[in-house]
Amino acid sequence: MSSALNLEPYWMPFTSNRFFKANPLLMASAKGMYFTTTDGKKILDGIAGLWCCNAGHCHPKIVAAIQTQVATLDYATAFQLGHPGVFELADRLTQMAPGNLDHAFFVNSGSEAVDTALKIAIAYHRVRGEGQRIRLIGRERGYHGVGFGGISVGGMSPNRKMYGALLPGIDHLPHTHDLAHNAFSRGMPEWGAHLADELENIVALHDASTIAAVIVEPVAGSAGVLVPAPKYLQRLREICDRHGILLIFDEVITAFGRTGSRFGAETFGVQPDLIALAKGLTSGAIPMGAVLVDKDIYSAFMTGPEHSVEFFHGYTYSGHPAAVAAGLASLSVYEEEGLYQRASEMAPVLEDAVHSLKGAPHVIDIRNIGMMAAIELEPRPGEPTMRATEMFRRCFEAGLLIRTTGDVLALSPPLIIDADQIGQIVDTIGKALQSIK
Ligand code: PXG
Repeated sequence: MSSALNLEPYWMPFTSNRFFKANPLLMASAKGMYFTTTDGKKILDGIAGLWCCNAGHCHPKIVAAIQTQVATLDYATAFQLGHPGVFELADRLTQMAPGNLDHAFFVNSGSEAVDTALKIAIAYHRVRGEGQRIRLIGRERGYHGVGFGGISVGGMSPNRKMYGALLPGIDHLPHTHDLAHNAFSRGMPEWGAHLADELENIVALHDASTIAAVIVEPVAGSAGVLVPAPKYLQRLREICDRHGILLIFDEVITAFGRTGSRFGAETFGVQPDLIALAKGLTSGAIPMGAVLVDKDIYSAFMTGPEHSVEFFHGYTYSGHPAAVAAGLASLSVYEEEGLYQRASEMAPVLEDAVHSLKGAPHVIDIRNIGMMAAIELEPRPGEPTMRATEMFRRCFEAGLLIRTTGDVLALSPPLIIDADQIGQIVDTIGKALQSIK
């Protein structure tokens, strides 16, 4: 690291600033499956940046597309104006999306995608004359970004407790994770479909006529890869249908190959009304998010005088040309390199590899689906999260980037990973587990 660098002014997000600044880790470059640090160390990327660089780092086609775009058209407002690429990206995304998700609204992050989806849901009911449907139902341990909407429906207490009363009219489903029933499940655990039925109790409490939407991640990512039982999501869908409630899938992590197909909705065979996207949409190369919207929801807004604005929402950088270029190139790379297929082929390799850590010190659960996996450690008595924090540093020193949440180690490698590299990840974690107390 350059000693001239002043680390103090930068307030780092979701970071222990004081610890980091005393022990900095700085990346200089990246290519394919690897980062290189500023002191020249090669680091295998076990988490696709942060669940986003699905095509690997600095993919030449994605890089070239962005470079060409910013040199040709750097910016054009998305309000009452457009550029061809953004229409093409909406067309491609809606072509590949399941069911009738025929419209795409562009934003710049997962948090914005979630807040946009929640706003569409509430406004949809209102434009149809059901303006009393204002409640939003999230799930415990859910992560939906850091906007006020997202933290309100989210279910991670540290992300919520400091921020006042949040949005009114929110309720939460129970989370789907239970070590007593599900520890060491491979793929979907057998137990837990009935947890969806709790939605009926929530509906009974508030009355369906007050509820706009339910939002869940098909697989909770940030909370540490919590995979639902088969039929759990179907049951949520059925209950939503019974009561006229919209179902939103937050696929910021699960889309673009992560669960072994293009969308989590496909993997689980459940059709949502809206999908929130980000991360893999541009393979992490440029910030971008999107909301895919069912055609009937879009149509409900397309009323009133033709010159009227139908939805008072949007961002300066909605559909930014550079992000669009990255998005178009990423979708092409995923298709051309068969990365959705590859993810489903490599998933059993990752599954076998991570489950080989069963019996290693401190390991109390291992879970996986597609190209995402988690290894849960028993918290050190009196020092929760410290084991995982030490594991992060040990792995980094040994040349591997993992993500930790609580005492869970999370893995979500780029979809280009090969079997040797999966072996390297698991070897490194196994050795690090032996080395900590
Ligand atoms: N929804 C989901 C499901 C996410 O995983 C967001 C929304 C928000 O996206 P933005 O682009 O606004 O960050 C996310 C983001 C972790 C971790 O440790 C995961 C995310 C963000 C920060 C940390 O796993 N996911």
